[in-house]
Amino acid sequence: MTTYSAATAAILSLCLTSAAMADATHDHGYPDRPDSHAPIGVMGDHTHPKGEFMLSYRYMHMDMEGNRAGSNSISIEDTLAQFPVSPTVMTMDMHMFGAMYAPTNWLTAMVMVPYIEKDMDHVTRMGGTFTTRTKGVGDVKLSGLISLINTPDHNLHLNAGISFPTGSIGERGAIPINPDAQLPYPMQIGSGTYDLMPGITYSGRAETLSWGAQLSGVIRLDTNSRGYSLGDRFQATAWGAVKLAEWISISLRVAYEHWGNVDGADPELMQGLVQTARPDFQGGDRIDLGFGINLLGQDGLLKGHRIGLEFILPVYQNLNGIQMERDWSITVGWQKAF
Ligand SMILES: [Cu+2]
Repeated sequence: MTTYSAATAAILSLCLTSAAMADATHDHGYPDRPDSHAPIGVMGDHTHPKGEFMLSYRYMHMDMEGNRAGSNSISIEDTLAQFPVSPTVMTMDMHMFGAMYAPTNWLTAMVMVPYIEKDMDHVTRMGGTFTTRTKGVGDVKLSGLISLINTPDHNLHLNAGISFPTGSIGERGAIPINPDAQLPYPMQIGSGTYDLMPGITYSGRAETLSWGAQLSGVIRLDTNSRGYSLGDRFQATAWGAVKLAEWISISLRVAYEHWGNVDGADPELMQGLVQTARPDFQGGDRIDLGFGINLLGQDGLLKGHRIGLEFILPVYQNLNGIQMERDWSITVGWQKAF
């Protein structure tokens, strides 16, 4: 724990330094615009002025179909040559409830609570099919967004987050050889570990254009109660947006993500049965393109309400071993500051 205390002390001293800077020079009286928030798929992209509170809800849907080895698609037949069971289709739906509050201009606190549903269809060598399903509250995330630069044209902040192991890692289900089997890593709801979520986010704007970038990571701090930890993650993303009118902007975003294999292994999983049970078949790299729309209500009941939509298409995937490939995902969200 001593390294964490040292890190906390370092972050705290950074906060105090930036607090002095931010409070002395800025008070955020900037006009709101649809693209003052990033595309809705980006988390922790903006801060709030002192005393402001924001609620948000996001719905995310992700679709995966077929398998890939490295960057090449691989047929179900080829997958079944290596494992007696192959996944064919997986979907994930997530409802993410969020709240933000700024006790001061240099610090915005953020909490996010996900509710996750996963479905995975499989086919067996014998030609049978079966589906596993899991759902539940995922890992709750608490972040501090620390403003370093806050002007009408440029914003820069640090993201300091912790993910709590509130999501289940003991999800079970019926498979052909066992009516009550521990399900593989991709079907679990949480990581089972405390995770650090550091990041840095920049955004800038001009008359009708805006842009931004974020670097972020997920670092697993321990090993979970089932004897493994999910791989660390690193993400880099950058976006540009055009404000078409006071109430609408459209955006284009590119995102690169790298994530590691599972460390250790859940001893209850049979690694020879299916690719998803292999700890060394979990990591990879992916590049996504995101096409987004942000709406900002102008008058009456809609005033100040934000709706964001982002459709995400992978353009490159390189997966360790054999894994399901991602086809597309969509995020729709609502945000309102008070
Ligand atoms: Cu907010």
